Amino acid sequence: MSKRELLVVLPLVPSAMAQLESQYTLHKLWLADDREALLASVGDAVSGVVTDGHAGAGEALLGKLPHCEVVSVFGVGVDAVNLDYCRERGIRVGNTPDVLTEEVADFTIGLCIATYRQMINGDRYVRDGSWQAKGNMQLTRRFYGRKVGIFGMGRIGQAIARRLEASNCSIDYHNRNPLSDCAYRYHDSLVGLAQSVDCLICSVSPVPSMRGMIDRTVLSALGTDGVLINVSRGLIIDEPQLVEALANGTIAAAGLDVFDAEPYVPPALFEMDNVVLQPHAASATVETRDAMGQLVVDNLAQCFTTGEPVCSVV
Ligand code: 8YV
Repeated sequence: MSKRELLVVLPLVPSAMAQLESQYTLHKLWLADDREALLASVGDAVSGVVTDGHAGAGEALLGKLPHCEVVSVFGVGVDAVNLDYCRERGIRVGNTPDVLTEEVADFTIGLCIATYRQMINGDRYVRDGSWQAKGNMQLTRRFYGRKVGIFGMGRIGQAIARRLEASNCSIDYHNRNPLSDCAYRYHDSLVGLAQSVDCLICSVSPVPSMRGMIDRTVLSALGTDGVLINVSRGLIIDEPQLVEALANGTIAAAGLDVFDAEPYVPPALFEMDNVVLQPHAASATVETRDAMGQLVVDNLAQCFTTGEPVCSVV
């Protein structure tokens, strides 16, 4: 029997690529000089798409794949996949939850501490000789015991909360609806949450309508001692308003792993000492990326045999 054909939007980890190479005929979109020409020539034969949370799969792409049965996403966030269009077409969508939860939670706590304790500035202070030349660095601010707000108390939010408990932090949260079995204090508005806490951590799995939700109003509510941490998606933050808030002291600091138009980062942030920047790396360890890659492969295999990915969003 001839192998099924997949459109692979971008390269995955080698462990997953090797399995895909052996099980399917791959059309590698990122290698195509002329993407439209590739899609026009192989689109009819493609029965599955492999993509990630950033590149996703929109109607423009899927519209050229009339026999596509499944989109397998390397990542938990599916905001870049047009889910309504997939539902209409009966295209299944699989993602990779759970296997990255603890990794992202570890990273988030690291980002909180790096931001409050200015660890990146400290590293620079040692390397550039300032410690020897000027003596000790200025004092930083404490993280443990803070009032922390979690926007998005899903699997990742809860894993972050478990770690925060060990740091004696109080935990409030905002979701669309309160969780039934959750002891943390619920706020029915994001502004209300921001007003009540010192540190606002965003771990929400966003939908496109959340674009720019963290705006001047939310940042003012967080306040002059407030710290914003984002491991969700850049789209939830109004970046120009965040830059303004960091520059004029509306909030104290930010730790950002995600940006609206990655890998573009607003250059104004590069000049700011009160910001820790990361290259969308919360899940980026060898172990977790291998596990995510395996789930991408398993989602495809199970969907082609039973019609249902192992972890399905649609
Ligand atoms: C990945 C992510 O960095 O899971 C997600 O939604 O954003 C990340 O784990 C991304 O999908 C991989 O490129």
